[in-house]
Amino acid sequence: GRVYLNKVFHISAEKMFELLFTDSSFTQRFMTIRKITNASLDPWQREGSGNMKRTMNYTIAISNPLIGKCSRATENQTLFKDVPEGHYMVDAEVFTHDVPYHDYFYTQNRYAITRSSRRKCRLRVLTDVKYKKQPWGLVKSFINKNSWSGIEDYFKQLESELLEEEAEMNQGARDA
Ligand code: YK8
Repeated sequence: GRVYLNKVFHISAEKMFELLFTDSSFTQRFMTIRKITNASLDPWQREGSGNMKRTMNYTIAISNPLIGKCSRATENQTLFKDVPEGHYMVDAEVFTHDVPYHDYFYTQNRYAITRSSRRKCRLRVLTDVKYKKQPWGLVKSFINKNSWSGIEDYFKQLESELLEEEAEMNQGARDA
Protein backbone atom coordinates (compact mmCIF):
# COMPACT_ATOMS: atom_id res chain seq x y z
CA GLY A 1 0.00 0.00 0.00
CA ARG A 2 0.91 3.66 -0.06
CA VAL A 3 0.59 6.40 2.54
CA TYR A 4 -0.62 9.70 1.14
CA LEU A 5 -1.54 11.33 4.40
CA ASN A 6 0.27 10.99 7.71
CA LYS A 7 0.12 14.05 9.88
CA VAL A 8 -0.50 15.32 13.38
CA PHE A 9 -3.34 17.84 13.63
CA HIS A 10 -4.23 20.15 16.46
CA ILE A 11 -7.66 18.52 16.54
CA SER A 12 -8.83 15.92 19.07
CA ALA A 13 -9.28 12.34 17.84
CA GLU A 14 -13.04 12.50 18.56
CA LYS A 15 -13.39 15.71 16.58
CA MET A 16 -11.38 14.28 13.67
CA PHE A 17 -13.69 11.26 13.54
CA GLU A 18 -16.70 13.56 13.60
CA LEU A 19 -15.28 15.72 10.77
CA LEU A 20 -14.52 12.78 8.47
CA PHE A 21 -17.11 10.14 9.29
CA THR A 22 -20.34 11.88 10.20
CA ASP A 23 -22.60 14.15 8.22
CA SER A 24 -20.53 17.15 9.33
CA SER A 25 -20.39 20.54 7.64
CA PHE A 26 -16.72 19.76 6.89
CA THR A 27 -17.75 16.67 4.90
CA GLN A 28 -20.42 18.64 3.08
CA ARG A 29 -17.99 21.40 2.19
CA PHE A 30 -15.29 18.96 1.08
CA MET A 31 -17.78 17.13 -1.15
CA THR A 32 -18.74 20.41 -2.76
CA ILE A 33 -15.07 21.23 -3.41
CA ARG A 34 -14.43 17.75 -4.89
CA LYS A 35 -17.64 17.98 -6.93
CA ILE A 36 -19.08 14.92 -5.25
CA THR A 37 -22.83 14.99 -5.84
CA ASN A 38 -25.94 12.88 -5.26
CA ALA A 39 -24.43 11.63 -2.02
CA SER A 40 -26.55 9.31 0.05
CA LEU A 41 -25.17 7.85 3.21
CA ASP A 42 -26.66 5.26 5.48
CA PRO A 43 -26.16 5.73 9.22
CA TRP A 44 -23.55 3.60 11.02
CA GLN A 45 -24.98 0.23 11.94
CA ARG A 46 -23.60 -2.31 14.37
CA GLU A 47 -22.76 -5.75 12.98
CA GLY A 48 -22.77 -9.08 14.81
CA SER A 49 -18.98 -8.74 15.16
CA GLY A 50 -19.37 -5.47 17.06
CA ASN A 51 -17.87 -3.43 14.21
CA MET A 52 -19.96 -0.67 12.65
CA LYS A 53 -20.73 -0.45 8.95
CA ARG A 54 -22.19 2.08 6.58
CA THR A 55 -22.52 2.49 2.84
CA MET A 56 -22.26 5.66 0.79
CA ASN A 57 -23.30 6.18 -2.80
CA TYR A 58 -22.25 9.26 -4.72
CA THR A 59 -21.21 10.64 -8.07
CA ILE A 60 -17.61 11.87 -8.46
CA ALA A 61 -16.38 14.35 -11.04
CA ILE A 62 -13.37 13.12 -13.01
CA SER A 63 -10.86 15.55 -14.48
CA ASN A 64 -9.39 13.09 -17.03
CA PRO A 65 -11.18 13.73 -20.35
CA LEU A 66 -10.24 10.27 -21.65
CA ILE A 67 -12.22 8.57 -18.90
CA GLY A 68 -15.38 10.66 -18.86
CA LYS A 69 -16.77 13.51 -16.80
CA CYS A 70 -18.09 11.58 -13.85
CA SER A 71 -18.73 8.18 -12.36
CA ARG A 72 -21.04 6.77 -9.75
CA ALA A 73 -19.25 5.16 -6.81
CA THR A 74 -20.11 3.07 -3.79
CA GLU A 75 -18.05 3.29 -0.61
CA ASN A 76 -18.39 0.61 2.07
CA GLN A 77 -16.97 1.71 5.41
CA THR A 78 -16.19 -0.41 8.45
CA LEU A 79 -15.41 1.14 11.82
CA PHE A 80 -13.47 -1.39 13.88
CA LYS A 81 -14.31 -1.84 17.52
CA ASP A 82 -11.08 -3.48 18.70
CA VAL A 83 -8.94 -0.39 19.03
CA PRO A 84 -7.63 1.44 22.10
CA GLU A 85 -9.92 4.02 23.70
CA GLY A 86 -9.86 7.31 21.82
CA HIS A 87 -8.50 5.73 18.64
CA TYR A 88 -10.45 5.06 15.47
CA MET A 89 -9.82 2.77 12.53
CA VAL A 90 -12.00 2.84 9.43
CA ASP A 91 -11.64 0.72 6.29
CA ALA A 92 -13.25 2.24 3.20
CA GLU A 93 -13.63 0.23 0.02
CA VAL A 94 -14.41 2.42 -2.98
CA PHE A 95 -16.01 0.81 -6.05
CA THR A 96 -16.48 2.94 -9.16
CA HIS A 97 -19.31 1.95 -11.53
CA ASP A 98 -18.78 3.89 -14.75
CA VAL A 99 -15.03 4.10 -15.48
CA PRO A 100 -13.37 1.73 -17.97
CA TYR A 101 -12.36 -1.61 -16.39
CA HIS A 102 -14.29 -0.77 -13.22
CA ASP A 103 -15.19 -4.44 -12.76
CA TYR A 104 -11.48 -5.31 -12.37
CA PHE A 105 -10.48 -3.15 -9.42
CA TYR A 106 -11.44 -1.19 -6.34
CA THR A 107 -9.61 1.02 -3.88
CA GLN A 108 -9.11 0.34 -0.21
CA ASN A 109 -8.39 3.24 2.11
CA ARG A 110 -7.56 2.53 5.73
CA TYR A 111 -7.97 5.58 7.97
CA ALA A 112 -6.29 5.47 11.37
CA ILE A 113 -6.94 8.28 13.84
CA THR A 114 -4.70 7.98 16.86
CA ARG A 115 -4.90 10.20 19.89
CA SER A 116 -1.61 11.97 20.58
CA SER A 117 -2.86 14.24 23.35
CA ARG A 118 -6.15 15.67 24.55
CA ARG A 119 -6.24 18.17 21.71
CA LYS A 120 -4.08 16.46 19.10
CA CYS A 121 -4.33 13.42 16.87
CA ARG A 122 -2.46 11.74 14.05
CA LEU A 123 -4.37 10.95 10.88
CA ARG A 124 -2.84 8.30 8.67
CA VAL A 125 -4.35 6.92 5.49
CA LEU A 126 -3.00 3.76 3.87
CA THR A 127 -4.23 3.11 0.35
CA ASP A 128 -4.22 0.02 -1.84
CA VAL A 129 -5.53 -0.67 -5.32
CA LYS A 130 -7.08 -4.16 -5.19
CA TYR A 131 -7.92 -6.47 -8.06
CA LYS A 132 -11.04 -8.61 -8.32
CA LYS A 133 -9.67 -10.23 -11.46
CA GLN A 134 -6.28 -9.95 -13.13
CA PRO A 135 -6.24 -7.68 -16.16
CA TRP A 136 -3.76 -7.73 -19.01
CA GLY A 137 -0.43 -6.17 -17.88
CA LEU A 138 -0.79 -2.99 -19.86
CA VAL A 139 -4.32 -2.45 -18.57
CA LYS A 140 -3.15 -3.04 -15.03
CA SER A 141 -0.43 -0.40 -15.24
CA PHE A 142 -3.00 1.95 -16.78
CA ILE A 143 -5.41 1.38 -13.89
CA ASN A 144 -2.61 1.78 -11.31
CA LYS A 145 -1.28 4.98 -12.81
CA ASN A 146 -4.71 6.60 -13.04
CA SER A 147 -5.71 5.44 -9.59
CA TRP A 148 -2.57 6.63 -7.78
CA SER A 149 -2.68 10.07 -9.35
CA GLY A 150 -6.39 10.52 -8.56
CA ILE A 151 -5.96 9.29 -4.99
CA GLU A 152 -2.87 11.41 -4.35
CA ASP A 153 -4.70 14.49 -5.53
CA TYR A 154 -7.70 13.69 -3.32
CA PHE A 155 -5.68 13.23 -0.13
CA LYS A 156 -3.51 16.28 -0.74
CA GLN A 157 -6.65 18.33 -0.88
CA LEU A 158 -8.12 16.60 2.16
CA GLU A 159 -4.94 17.48 4.07
CA SER A 160 -5.06 21.12 3.06
CA GLU A 161 -8.77 21.42 3.93
CA LEU A 162 -8.11 19.83 7.32
CA LEU A 163 -5.29 22.31 7.95
CA GLU A 164 -7.69 25.11 7.18
CA GLU A 165 -10.31 23.63 9.52
CA GLU A 166 -7.63 23.27 12.22
CA ALA A 167 -6.62 26.92 11.83
CA GLU A 168 -10.23 28.09 12.08
CA MET A 169 -10.96 25.93 15.12
CA ASN A 170 -7.86 27.04 16.99
CA GLN A 171 -8.43 30.66 16.03
CA GLY A 172 -11.91 30.36 17.56
CA ALA A 173 -10.43 28.83 20.71
CA ARG A 174 -7.96 31.72 21.13
CA ASP A 175 -10.65 34.37 20.63
CA ALA A 176 -12.94 32.79 23.21
C1 YK8 B 1 -13.21 8.47 -1.83
C2 YK8 B 1 -9.43 5.47 -7.78
C3 YK8 B 1 -9.48 5.35 -9.29
C4 YK8 B 1 -10.52 6.36 -9.78
C5 YK8 B 1 -10.26 6.82 -11.24
C6 YK8 B 1 -10.33 5.55 -12.10
C7 YK8 B 1 -9.81 5.72 -13.45
C8 YK8 B 1 -9.70 4.41 -14.16
C9 YK8 B 1 -9.05 4.67 -15.48
C10 YK8 B 1 -9.11 3.56 -16.46
C11 YK8 B 1 -11.23 7.85 -11.74
C12 YK8 B 1 -13.66 9.51 -2.85
C13 YK8 B 1 -10.61 7.39 -8.63
C14 YK8 B 1 -9.44 8.36 -8.60
C15 YK8 B 1 -11.92 8.14 -8.47
C16 YK8 B 1 -12.04 8.82 -7.11
C17 YK8 B 1 -11.87 7.86 -5.90
C18 YK8 B 1 -11.94 8.60 -4.53
C19 YK8 B 1 -11.03 9.84 -4.52
C20 YK8 B 1 -8.83 4.07 -17.82
C21 YK8 B 1 -8.21 2.43 -16.11
C22 YK8 B 1 -13.39 9.01 -4.27
C23 YK8 B 1 -11.74 8.16 -2.01
C24 YK8 B 1 -11.48 7.71 -3.42
C25 YK8 B 1 -10.87 6.53 -3.62
C26 YK8 B 1 -10.54 6.01 -4.96
C27 YK8 B 1 -10.58 7.06 -6.06
C28 YK8 B 1 -10.58 6.39 -7.44
O1 YK8 B 1 -13.49 8.90 -0.51
O2 YK8 B 1 -8.97 7.37 -11.36
